[in-house]
Amino acid sequence: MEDYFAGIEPIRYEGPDSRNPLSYRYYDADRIVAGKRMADHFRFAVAYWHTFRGTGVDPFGQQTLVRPWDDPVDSVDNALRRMRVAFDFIARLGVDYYCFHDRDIAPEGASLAESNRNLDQVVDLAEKLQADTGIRLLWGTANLFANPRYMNGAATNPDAHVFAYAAAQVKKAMEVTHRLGGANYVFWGGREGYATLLNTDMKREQDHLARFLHMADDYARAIGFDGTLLIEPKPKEPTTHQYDFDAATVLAFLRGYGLDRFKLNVECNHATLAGHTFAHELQTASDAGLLGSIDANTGDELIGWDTDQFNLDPAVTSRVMMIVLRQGGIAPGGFNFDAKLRRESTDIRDMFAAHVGSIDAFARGLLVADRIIADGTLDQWRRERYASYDAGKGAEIESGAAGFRDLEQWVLDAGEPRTNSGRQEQFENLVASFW
Ligand code: XUL
Ligand code: CO
Repeated sequence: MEDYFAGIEPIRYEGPDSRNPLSYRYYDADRIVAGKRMADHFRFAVAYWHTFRGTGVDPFGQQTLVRPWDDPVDSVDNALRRMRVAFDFIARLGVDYYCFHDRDIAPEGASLAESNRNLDQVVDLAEKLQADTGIRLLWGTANLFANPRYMNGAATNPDAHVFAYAAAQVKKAMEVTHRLGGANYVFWGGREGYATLLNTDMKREQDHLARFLHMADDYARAIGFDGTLLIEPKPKEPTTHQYDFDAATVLAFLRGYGLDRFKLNVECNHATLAGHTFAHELQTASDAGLLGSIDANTGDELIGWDTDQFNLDPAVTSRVMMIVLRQGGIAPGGFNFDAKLRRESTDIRDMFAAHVGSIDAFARGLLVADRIIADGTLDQWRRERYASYDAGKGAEIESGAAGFRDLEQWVLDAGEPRTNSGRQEQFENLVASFW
């Protein structure tokens, strides 16, 4: 195979003082932090769709990212060549995982049968490359949004024939994910939503979506796939109202329809599109015991689209890692870089630089989070705010022993509560002192 990455050495840890832009300054895969290898805290994955299928197309302009291993025809041969290049890239980056949609890795054929045959050929190669390199599949998924047949949705399409097509496609995508030893399977609700209620029976569409997910759960069990099934919330884009709006909406949906096996894959840019912080969405999922995996990226505060940028902000990454450490880790999920190069970043070197920068930002976040938790002051301050529930009437409220009459009597006896500062600036300063 031609060496498309000639001149780019495998990326190594060189420490915070390194001036080599293609080195890790914080990410040291084997370093033990909080009792675990750094690599095992993150289980970083490269997103096939952005890094190997992203072309830089936007609503105003054509392809800018032209790769020497791609030819203009979307052929199986090209898909096989691209897969070899992808494994070479991931290996040089020193990352352990990748993620894909079925249609990222193999071209869609003229029929479902042909699409499945194409997929099988590429999966044969992926299986071999995984064995050769030790690189593993974090998750697979099906693209149920790009083909025009899905323009009115997949599982929520008003046409049962389209629902069936989506089911057949997910069936195959689950089979190949299982065959490749995928640790998880993701459902992002591509076009599961609506633009106007005038033509939409929302209740019926949501019932159909739940039926679809129950079928997927049944099929996963039938083939012995015991990886986690993950729903990825997103509030809008492409539809105006996506049904999986945010973590809280998805949790209510899962509970309402008895979908007990599903967890959440939380993405930063989707959180911010929903008007939440990344930390809010992660904490919501984690508090429910359902934070399964993370799509690591960020948006642009000034634009308001899903710009899928590489996250470089240690203030954000340290918050993320505090939540992940507190819940005891993210495995069998991981951190998938659902992030793309800017369309002006046309060099192959940019592919490496983008991942290196964000991997380092998360590694730095882990080190900061570990220090904050080990120090204990933040936890102590927060616990102190709730100390009134640790004993007396507060404890009776929590245990269910107190009712409105008891509480009225307490207030009649004790009068006004005293003023308690929230001390937000002190909390913020404390966290900043660990950066
Ligand atoms: C879209 C998005 C998807 C999912 C996988 O916004 O995040 O790439 O992660 O379908
Ligand atoms: Co995503």
